[in-house]
Amino acid sequence: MKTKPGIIRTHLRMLSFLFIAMTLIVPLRSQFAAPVATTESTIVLQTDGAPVLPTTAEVVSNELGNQTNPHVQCNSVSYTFDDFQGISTIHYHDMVTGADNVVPGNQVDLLSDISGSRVAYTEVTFTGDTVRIFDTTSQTQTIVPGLKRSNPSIGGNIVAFEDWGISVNAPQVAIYDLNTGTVTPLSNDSLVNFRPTTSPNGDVVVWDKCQAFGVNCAVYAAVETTPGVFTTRALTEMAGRDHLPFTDGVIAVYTSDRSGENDVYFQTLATGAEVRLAIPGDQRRPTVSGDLISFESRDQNDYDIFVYDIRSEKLYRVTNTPLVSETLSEIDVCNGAGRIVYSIPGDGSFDVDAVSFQRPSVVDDQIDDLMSLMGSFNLPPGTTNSLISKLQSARTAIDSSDTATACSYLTAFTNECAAQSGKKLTTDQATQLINSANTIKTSLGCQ
Ligand SMILES: [Ca+2]
Ligand SMILES: [Ca+2]
Repeated sequence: MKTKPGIIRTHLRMLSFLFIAMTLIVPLRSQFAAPVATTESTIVLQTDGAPVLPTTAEVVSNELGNQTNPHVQCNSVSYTFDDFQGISTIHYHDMVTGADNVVPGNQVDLLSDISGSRVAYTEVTFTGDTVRIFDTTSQTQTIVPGLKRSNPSIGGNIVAFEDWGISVNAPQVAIYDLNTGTVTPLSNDSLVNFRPTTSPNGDVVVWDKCQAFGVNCAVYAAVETTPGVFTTRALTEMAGRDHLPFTDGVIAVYTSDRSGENDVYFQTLATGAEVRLAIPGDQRRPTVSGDLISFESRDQNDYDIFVYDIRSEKLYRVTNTPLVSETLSEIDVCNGAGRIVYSIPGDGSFDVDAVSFQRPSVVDDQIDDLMSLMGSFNLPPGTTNSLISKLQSARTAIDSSDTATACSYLTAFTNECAAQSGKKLTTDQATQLINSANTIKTSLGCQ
């Protein structure tokens, strides 16, 4: 029978406490804060009056004890379960069947992440923290070699983690490749490198690099350029607190206080173009999936969850829980279905809850915009009517979920624009209409 020494329990409590406290802390302004000039656009948004996103509320676990640090991919959620009796386990939960299972560990397990059938987590041992990966299908464990390694984030075959073995004052970020069994450092300096997040397919890792804990932080990214080879670069300058990054492999999101208060920023990795979401008050914990950015925003005293749609530039309210703050939230969009998991103070202890929702459609807005664009051209009535009727037919097909028919009407629209280019339409008008219609086809997922 396993014993659970008090010293490990204390360590665990401290880690759990630290982890929750770190996310709740009011950010300190850095005395070294300097302007960072990479923001290419600012979008001003208000949480007051934001439309409510229709969602279905789901309970992941509301048992006695603290359920925290949830992570989600499609219908699978992992989280830490501290039973208040000195036992901390990692659970994995199937949101469809409701099946809730425990990762077999030493009962001093915490800080997990989930990808496909695998759950990565931290196991606290006498000799130091270790990172382990449990395969829920084969029920087998993989142990990342080395001690003093913790806080893993898994995507595909790549597990990024914090390596505290070199210096407790200068943790580094490294990855473990489950295919090859090799550990590769992503950082090697005298700075604080921590909180890594891996993209779903393992091709991008982002993390915080700070001059000291919580002081002068930048967001760094390592991008896989050829198989197994990661190239590291700074996404932001090291000033103020640019931190808590997350990536879906295409976009990195993070918060920064460089404008004077915390806002959410996002950056397209391929171009480096950065957008600031200027929202009054404090925002934290941004995550991104399927062009939707989820974050927590403080209204009066408590935090609620909001979603920003990058495609439509619309902001939606997700939760409205006065006096109670959602925390540690994470979004995942899977086959057009979105889910956000979060931890929340329940009846005496933290619980893990979730909401699920349909990804908002942007196609109606795009068709309206295309019709307005066409109206602005003052075309001959016959041309306008012919083109408008194709868009209306496309919209009718979309309303009856007949995407294939909608796509064929949009193709007929672009064909007619091309045929009329230089005739009833100027070549510039034709190009604009074709590009807009092609954007709609992309939104619909036309082949
Ligand atoms: Ca703000
Ligand atoms: Ca609870």
